[in-house]
Amino acid sequence: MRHIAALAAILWIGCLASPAAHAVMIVKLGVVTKPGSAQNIVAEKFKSLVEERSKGAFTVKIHHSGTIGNETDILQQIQMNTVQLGIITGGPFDTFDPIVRTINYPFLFKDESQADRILDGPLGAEILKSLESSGLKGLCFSENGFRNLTNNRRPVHHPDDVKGLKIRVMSSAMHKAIWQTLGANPTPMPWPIYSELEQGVIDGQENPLWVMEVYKLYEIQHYMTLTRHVYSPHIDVASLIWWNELTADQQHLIQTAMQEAARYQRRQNREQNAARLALLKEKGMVVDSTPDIDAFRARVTGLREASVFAEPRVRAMLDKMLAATK
Ligand code: EAX
Repeated sequence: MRHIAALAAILWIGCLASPAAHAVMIVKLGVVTKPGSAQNIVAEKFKSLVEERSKGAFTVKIHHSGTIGNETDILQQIQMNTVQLGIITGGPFDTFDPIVRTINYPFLFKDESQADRILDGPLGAEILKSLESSGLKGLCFSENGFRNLTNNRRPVHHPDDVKGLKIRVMSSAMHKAIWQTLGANPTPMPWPIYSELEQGVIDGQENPLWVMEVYKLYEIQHYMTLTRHVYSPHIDVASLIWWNELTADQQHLIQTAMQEAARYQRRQNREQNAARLALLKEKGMVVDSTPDIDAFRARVTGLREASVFAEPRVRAMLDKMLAATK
């Protein structure tokens, strides 16, 4: 007994003497978007939860608005642990781990609650786990939301109307394949893309409603079609190198704070969609709210056989996703 007490005392003194016990851990979190954006809402909520719950042991520095590069650049820095965390749109994960293509598959999720069920369930967990082989610790999913097409050439109601449109897509072979299959002329480009749209280098783009509002795309894009062709999650990730250096308690703190921030942001995003649509119309966008979705869906069904899903484990995951969302 005396032995144990002595040992406990030594450990306790050792703990007090250790500089690490009192040092503030400064953590870099990267998002490409600017304040007010979906990614930033997750980041800010996470920061406040972690700083409060760790009683100042962690300080989270949010690097936003492209100051540390685009989403691909941020992911590379997270792999190297020069940045510890990121809230990154699903699309640019494409080249890091092609399994992420399966959650960006067109017309996969019927609605947000189905997306939540799958992404917060075992299939989502499998996707997050898979990222570890790319040096990324997947924590959870927050959301960009359902993506809609905008363009400056003509109203789009049917996939035939898309023919030849120059559409910017995310840095993703899968997103490129979708728009090629639909007959458009897609160009992958990192975010942001305001000047390319303004100068007419591209005719259109696709994104959730909040993007059209926060980035004022209504100023430079006339037509919008509520295609909701892809549900676009963010993956909230940490550097695996950093993660493995944390204690189990610290990991728990980070994981639960991120999950709470993600839930908070998803709810907030969804609550605002109706008001956003009204605002975009008020700003002059011509909106087709009832495009021929069946025709769009029929055009892309062959995509499951496409080479972007050729890797067997990716194809197996796509089959599981399609079965779970039928
Ligand atoms: O989150 O690149 C994209 O189209 C993303 O959706 C954008 O960063 C906004």
